[in-house]
Amino acid sequence: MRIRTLAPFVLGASLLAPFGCGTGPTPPAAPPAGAAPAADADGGMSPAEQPATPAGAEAFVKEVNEQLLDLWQDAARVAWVKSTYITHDTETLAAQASERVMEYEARAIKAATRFDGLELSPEVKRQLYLLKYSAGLPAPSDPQKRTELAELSTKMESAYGKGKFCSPKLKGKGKDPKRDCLSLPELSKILAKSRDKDLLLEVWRGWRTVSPELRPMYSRFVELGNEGARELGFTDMGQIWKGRYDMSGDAFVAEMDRLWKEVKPLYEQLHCYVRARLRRRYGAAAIAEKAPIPAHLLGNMWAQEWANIYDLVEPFPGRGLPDLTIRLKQKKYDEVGMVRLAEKFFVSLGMDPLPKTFWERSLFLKPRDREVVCHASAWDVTSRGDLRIKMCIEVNHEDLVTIHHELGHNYYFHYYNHLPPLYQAGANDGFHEGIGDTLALSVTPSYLAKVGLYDRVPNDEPAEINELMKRALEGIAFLPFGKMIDQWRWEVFNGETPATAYNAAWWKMRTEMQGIASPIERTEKDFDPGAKFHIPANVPYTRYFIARILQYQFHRALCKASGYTGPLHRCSIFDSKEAGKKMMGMLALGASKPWPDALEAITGERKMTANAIIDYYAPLMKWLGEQNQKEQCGW
Ligand code: X8Z
Ligand code: ZN
Repeated sequence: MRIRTLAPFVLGASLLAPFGCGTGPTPPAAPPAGAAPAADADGGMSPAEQPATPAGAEAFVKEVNEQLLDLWQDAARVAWVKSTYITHDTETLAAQASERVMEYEARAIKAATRFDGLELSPEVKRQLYLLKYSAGLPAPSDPQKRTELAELSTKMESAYGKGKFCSPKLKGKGKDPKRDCLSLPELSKILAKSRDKDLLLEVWRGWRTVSPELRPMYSRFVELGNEGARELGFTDMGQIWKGRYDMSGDAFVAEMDRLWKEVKPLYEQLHCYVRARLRRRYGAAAIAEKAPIPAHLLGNMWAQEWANIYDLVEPFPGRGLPDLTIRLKQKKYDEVGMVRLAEKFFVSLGMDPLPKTFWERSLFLKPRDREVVCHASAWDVTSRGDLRIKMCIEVNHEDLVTIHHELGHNYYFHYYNHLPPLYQAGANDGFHEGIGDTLALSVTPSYLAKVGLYDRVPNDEPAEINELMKRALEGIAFLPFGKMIDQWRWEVFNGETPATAYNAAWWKMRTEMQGIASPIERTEKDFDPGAKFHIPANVPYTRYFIARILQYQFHRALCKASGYTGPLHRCSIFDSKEAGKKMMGMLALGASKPWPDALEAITGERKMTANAIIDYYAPLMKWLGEQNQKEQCGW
């Protein structure tokens, strides 16, 4: 997940992100011809002062690209070590690295303003635009404040990564039967599997005891980040985040609203049906009519995807395919086997196999002996092909989808790593998030039969509706969540939501947009936004909303390229070199062109549209409409 930023790993929220440019004695990048590399007072790297002319701008961009490559490599190495071995020392190193990167970034952005208003070549102009909007976390120039911001940022992510909830009620429910302190993956597993609502509540509440500690850190973090943004000429951090989509921030917000409006009817139908089924299971006392759904009953810690409660909502019981998790286990898949399976899909499209070092250097399993950031991410440590993933894989359906997601990032890295660093990013960050998700749509029952995971694939209507329901519980359920996270943050950043109203604003939005409510009373002592990784890790989130719309648009175009003409939800592009060629063509553009050009390269369309997702789910929507006739939908 990476913003069109310049971070060599996908979770980075800024150019070089909260991770940094290394602590070791990295040699400065080679100076561009005719210019000496500048060093600031403390010896850090900085672009040389170039004359305010088109030629000066060109030399500046060239130098920034060279220095970025160095900075990134160091930053990524430290961030990798810290994320795969959280200790006081690695945290300190990561904070220092991150501080250096932020310093460079702010300095380069300020230095670039001298070229404002000049007639520049399109290439130079684009790279300066990308640079200007790259600071996901802009640092203030005051060194003390910058250090404070870097430390806060590192601490928040680590505190989240190390978070545990201890309760006598949970004794024996985690991996180790003797322990009663559970980590997020263990708590998530209970939420996914248990149908005991008291236990679900305990786990839901428990994970949210980890985040109050982050609240003061977060509000200070916002203050400092905004100060940095103002120094760069922006009103607040949100203005930077919204400004990187090749259109004005306001136009971007309007685009997101337009797309949400188009898909909202799908969400409302799904919500209505799922609520009715949950009421059957948990009783009318737990779930009232025309009321929001209590957040702990949807099988996911944040109620963002609901596929884990498929068994409770299966449209035609017993008429679909056996559970994929069970099949993966029966077929003796292990963590690496699942990654191999996903790689095979990319290779079938004509893409390269992953490098040997990917298999040697990735982290596939949660280590038993140390703390790691388990939240999945994809990396290119050198920005030149040192690909890795970091993921605490479990053998299940959900993780197989996530592996495709992560490899999508890796293949994007791979196909644009020949570009100058400023172009090494997705066409926009939603594109980066949407590549693996697009391929995951081709992991259809017939594809799974082809690779031996199923023996027989029923293709009658009940089986098809069941299959679409499984998909909708991920793809449709996610949409309002994907949109609301940054809506909350934009209002926090611009001051509309003060720190004294963080939680209230959060729940107001969750209820209005998702039709979800907290199962217990919440107050401003809690900090529920901090219980979602991307808030403490400062990773923008609208990218996932975009991706969940784009993936269907990409899927439709690639299916067409492969010669497929049937219903969209049955298409798999597996083995289609034509589809692969189109995809690779787009990946190789990186961020070198505005995203509508990249979209056009793959789909022939220049606008994001929800009509592909609407097409895809049309049979399910018809069925849901019939089921919901007697229901009072809405909340
Ligand atoms: O954060 C992720 C990826 C990492 S790039 C695992 N995702 C979002 C989330 O987990 O909340 C993928 C789906 C949405
Ligand atoms: Zn991602």
